[in-house]
Parts: sequence; structure tokens; C-alpha cells
Amino acid sequence: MSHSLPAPAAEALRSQTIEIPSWAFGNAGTRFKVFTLPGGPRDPYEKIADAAQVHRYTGIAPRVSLHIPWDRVEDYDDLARHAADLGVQIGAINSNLFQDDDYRLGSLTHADERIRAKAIAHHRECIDVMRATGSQDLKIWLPDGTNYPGQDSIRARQDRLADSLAQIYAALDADQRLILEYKFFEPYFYTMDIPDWGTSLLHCLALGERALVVLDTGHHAPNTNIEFIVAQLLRQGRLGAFDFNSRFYADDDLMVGAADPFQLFRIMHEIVQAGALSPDSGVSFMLDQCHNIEPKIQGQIRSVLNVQEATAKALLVDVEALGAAQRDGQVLEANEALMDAYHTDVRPMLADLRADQGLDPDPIAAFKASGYVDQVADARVGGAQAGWGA
Ligand code: LRH
Ligand code: MN
Ligand code: MN
Repeated sequence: MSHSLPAPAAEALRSQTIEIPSWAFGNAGTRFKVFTLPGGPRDPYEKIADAAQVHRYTGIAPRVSLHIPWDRVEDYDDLARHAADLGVQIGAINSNLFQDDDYRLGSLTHADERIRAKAIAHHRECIDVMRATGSQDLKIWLPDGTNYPGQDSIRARQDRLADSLAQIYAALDADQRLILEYKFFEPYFYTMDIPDWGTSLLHCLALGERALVVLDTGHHAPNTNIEFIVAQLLRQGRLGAFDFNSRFYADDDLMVGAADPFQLFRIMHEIVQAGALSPDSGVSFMLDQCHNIEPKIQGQIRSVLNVQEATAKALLVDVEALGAAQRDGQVLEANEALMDAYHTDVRPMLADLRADQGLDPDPIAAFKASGYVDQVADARVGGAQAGWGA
């Protein structure tokens, strides 16, 4: 049986890229326990080396997002050179507004101007890191919010946030973007200052055209129709990036496509229909995950492959049949057109595609056989392993 993908699908898959986060390689866990594995990276250089393994075996993960201050180094030019030597680039720079005592009552929304100025200055540092590393995207996840009704004025916080964001946006270079994440709960539980895509979008619209929304798949209430949000943001040209991960209950940050591969397919269907897969679409496909119990590099490879498989299925949708059924009001035939694609086993096709590209058809087996895990376990002795947050 032929495993070949239709030529346009193969071409789209060859140009697809997925960005992976530096913090996926550090030790993570829950507030109950962090499990460590031998050979964990001890600094940003070693995190990038691990990330480069994911690209080496999948061929589609050429960028690594950094998080400041977790990935703070003396010389960012040197870090960018190190990445380039290993065949990858620095991707989005994530700021951090959630680990400083000053931010107990807020950061960019804080009532005290001095605290807001400190939070804004942190973003200036991030923009300098972007300049040194060639990064295009400043990614902001705002952890601000309140726990009790009446604790602060909801509206005044929005006004202060708008002002802070405007100052950050003004500090960007003309080719840099601000990408703004939302999350409906946690670390605060009564209000979050950017709880949803609508709030993020309103701030982006006020800022300018280089401000776009980040959709983290774990940041919604249960049963939210995420593909609807994707379609809506794409219509507005304001979907800047995904933070992909899976959730069963809260912000679980498990491997994308593990909890609900069908949801991932539905999201990628909206992307493909809108022509937003291509690298010049402005949509950055990133992972935001932690690997609490499983091996991390292998977990990242699995995650990248899960996105690739969902994308391949979305590219296999018979758009003629789907469009005809939709126009004719053929409800079940339209649904079948989607389900036929979803039920296709694309794994042999992707294995062939990889062989064509000079990659091993089975990235996980190839990575395991490489001996990298044992090699770093032997080499990385002394020093403290990096965690999710350091
Ligand atoms: C917290 C969070 C957020 C950020 C990441 C660094 O919810 O997961 O999604 O992107 O930490
Ligand atoms: Mn995220
Ligand atoms: Mn999150």
C-alpha cells in the first residue's frame, strides 16, 4: 500500500515548524513533589542542547523559546551562537511577572506606579534579549488578578494595564511583536486581569497591529470550544501564537494531543482552512509543557509528532467533498468528510516523508538508540539541575 501524502500536503508539512520551550527540559512537578532524572540540564546552554535533539530527530522544531529570568545569561550573543551551532534559533522571549514579592497585588496592573514601572522595565530587559538573540516575539503572560470581590477596582486595573502595555509596545523595534496570553484562573481566583481571548484582543487592538493574541490550549474553562476562538482570531488577523499542551482538569501542561487528539485535529483544521499553517502566516506554533514524570526530550519529540500528525490529518480533509456537503446542507456527509480524515492513520505517510527528507522515519526510536540520554547523564555531573522555574 502506498503511504504517500498528496503533494500539497507533503509540501505544507515540510515547511511546518513548532517552537519548543526551554522550560520543558528542566525538572518539573507539582507542589507535592518534583522528580529529578539523571542528566537534566543545568543552565540555558544545556537546555538548548536538549532542545536541539528534538529538532535533530523531527526536523520541524528549529526554535526554542526562552524565559527571563530563568534563562538569564551573561552574553546573549554567545547563547544565540551556541543555538546556531546546534542547528536551532532562539524563539519567543517570555517575561516573568509571577515570582517577585513586589507583585503580590499585581505587576502591570499594580496600583503603585513604582511597581508598574519595575514590571515595565523587566520587559525592556526582555526586549534587549530579543535584540541580542534575533527573537521576534515578546510573549507576555499576565498573572495579575484578585482573590476577593472588592479587593481592587476591576476597571482601574484594566486602565493601568492598558497604560503599561502601551509603554512596553512603544519600546519594541519595528520588526518585533508583542504576543499576549490569557488565562481564566490561577494564580488568582476571583478575577484575572486578562482572563479570556476577548480581553487580550481588546488590548491588542488598542496597542497596534504588531500586538497579537496567544492561545494556550490549557487556559480555558472545561468544554470551551477552542477551535471557535481560533477561527475568530484568524478572521481578525490577531492569532499570534499557540501555547500547545493538554489538560484534563486545570492548567495541567501535559503533552499536546495526549488528552484530546480530536480537539487538536479540529484546531488544526481551522488553521489549514484559513491558510494559517505557512511560516509566513504570522501564527507561531509553540509548546508550553512540563514533563513531570516522563523523560523530557522524548516527551518533547512525542509532542511535536502529535502536532505533526494532527496537521497531516487536517491536510487530508477532502475540501471539495466538505464544501459541497456544507453548501447542500448535508449535515452527516459534511461531518463524515472531517471524520474520514481524522480516522486516517497518517503515521506511515509521515515516516515516508521523513525518509524523503533524510531523517530517520522513527524519530523516537532513533533518539533512544543515539545514547544521548546516557551520554548527558555521564557528562552533567556537579552543579544543580535546572527546574521549571530556574
Ligand atoms: C502559567 C504558564 C503560562 C506561561 C508559562 C511560562 O500558566 O503556563 O502559560 O506561558 O507559564
Ligand atoms: Mn502558556
Ligand atoms: Mn499555563
